[in-house]
Amino acid sequence: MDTEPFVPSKLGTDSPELLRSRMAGQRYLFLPDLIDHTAIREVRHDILAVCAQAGWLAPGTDPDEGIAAPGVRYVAGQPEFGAVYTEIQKLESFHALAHQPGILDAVRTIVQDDVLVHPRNIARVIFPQNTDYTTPAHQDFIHIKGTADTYTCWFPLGDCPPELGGLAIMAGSHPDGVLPHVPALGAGGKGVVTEPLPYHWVASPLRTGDALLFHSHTVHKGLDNVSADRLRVSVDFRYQAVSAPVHPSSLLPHHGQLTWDDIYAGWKSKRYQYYWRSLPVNVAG
Ligand SMILES: O=C(O)CCC(=O)C(=O)O
Repeated sequence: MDTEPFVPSKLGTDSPELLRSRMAGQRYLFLPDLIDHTAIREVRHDILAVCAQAGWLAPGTDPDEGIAAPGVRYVAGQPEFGAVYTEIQKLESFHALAHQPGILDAVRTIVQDDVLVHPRNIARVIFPQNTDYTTPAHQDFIHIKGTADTYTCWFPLGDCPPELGGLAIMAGSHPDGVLPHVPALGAGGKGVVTEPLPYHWVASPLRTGDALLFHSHTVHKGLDNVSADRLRVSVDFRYQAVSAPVHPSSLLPHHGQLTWDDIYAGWKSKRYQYYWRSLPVNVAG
């Protein structure tokens, strides 16, 4: 079946009841222009500056364009990728972006409780023409654990036209819980076999500020970055009701190379450091 476009939703225009019933039925919300463009551009700039420093970007190009250096192609899991990812994890702007008011409003509307922003923030830098490593179809619950009612907010840091790929979602999946996952290439390293599932894929090009919010049981996958030379830079942030159980790993830095003290060492503000420690968080392993 052909991929259909995302159904757009809008906070403040669509009623909270409609947003909750959409999330319950289609298992995602597509929220155009949810997030502040200036904040996104700052994080894009900071991440691409790290990539430039590592020699990942084409010499003589504007780093903000994210043009990959000819012949340079890495994926998560390689030591060269890990060294750059460690520097990205230290960026204050990247972690602050997870606290954008638009995302918090959207999640609060869905969970009807105070929101816990997981500190375990993820950035994805996807090289062009590296399609063997496109993120396989999967459910985030297998990585997140804790309450199933955890929501991922995925958005590109910049425009994401069709040639950059992006994210596709299996609308309505999967009310019966966690599906069997098998080892697979690409981010997360595990995928579900989607052939027998009775759902259809939805996807649309995203613009700067557009975001997807989806349940931890929603099957989703990356789409191939078939651009000639552009990196796709995106983030995965996770949210839940503060009163619901959270797995301890969701309170640790992504990838386990750094401690929070390592990450916070160069930050200017304490506002988003260890913020969850002053919340009534329900840690359950
Ligand atoms: O950005 C991507 O390629 C997909 C990321 C994703 O699905 C995930 O991290 O769960």
